Amino acid sequence: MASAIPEVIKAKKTIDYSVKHSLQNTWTLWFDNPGKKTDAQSWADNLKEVSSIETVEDFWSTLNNVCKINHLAPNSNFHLFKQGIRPEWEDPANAEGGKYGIQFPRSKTGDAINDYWMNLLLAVIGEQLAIEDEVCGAVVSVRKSFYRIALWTKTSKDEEQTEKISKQLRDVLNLPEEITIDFVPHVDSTAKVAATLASTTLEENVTTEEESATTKEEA
Ligand code: MGP
Repeated sequence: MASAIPEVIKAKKTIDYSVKHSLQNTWTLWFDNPGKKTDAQSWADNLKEVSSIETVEDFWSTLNNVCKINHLAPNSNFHLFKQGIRPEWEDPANAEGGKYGIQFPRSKTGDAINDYWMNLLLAVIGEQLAIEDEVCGAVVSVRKSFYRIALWTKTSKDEEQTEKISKQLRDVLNLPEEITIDFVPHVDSTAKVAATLASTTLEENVTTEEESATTKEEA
């Protein structure tokens, strides 16, 4: 039995479990599940703060108490961000930055997504990435056919840095070769949403005009 091994008994006597080990930064865990795809305006209404993580012990206690990623409903997201940074493109710390997104097919990945997410979190809170001031946070997203983990950083214009961070992420996460890392500046995401909104509004206006023309004809 493990507890009968003298070294284990000695370790048990010498570890003071009441001492907490501070992290370099304090982090906030957020969760959202809009239930369905939301638009950019109402998106933030679904964000909920889950816990604040100041120590290694807080981290493990949080991770052990939240739902496993492979058990979450589609459209759910967990976000772990430095305290004071909201997990939104609009936050001043993120506005000029971008995300390194890594997508995993759900069918092939299964519960391995929990380890990918945990390893990303450990790299982030343990400040293992040699760009620690750059890091804003990490996100895991559950979608119908894939999981995505992402690292959010403060800047997006330095190509050399983007390559360096991608390489570090690949190493830290021990990614299979076929899994790619895509960097998207947040301005591109915002522009994509704005373009979609503009074309939807245009379509709605055309439909309304057509409807009112039909009504007039009928009258
Ligand atoms: P998503 O979760 O980043 O991507 O954004 P998903 O679900 O994989 O789908 P994609 O096809 O849009 O890439 C989903 C939607 O949530 C976006 O289209 C926005 O409407 C909204 N959204 C997401 N984020 C991270 C933000 C944000 O930071 N700010 C705002 N305003 N809306 C956001």
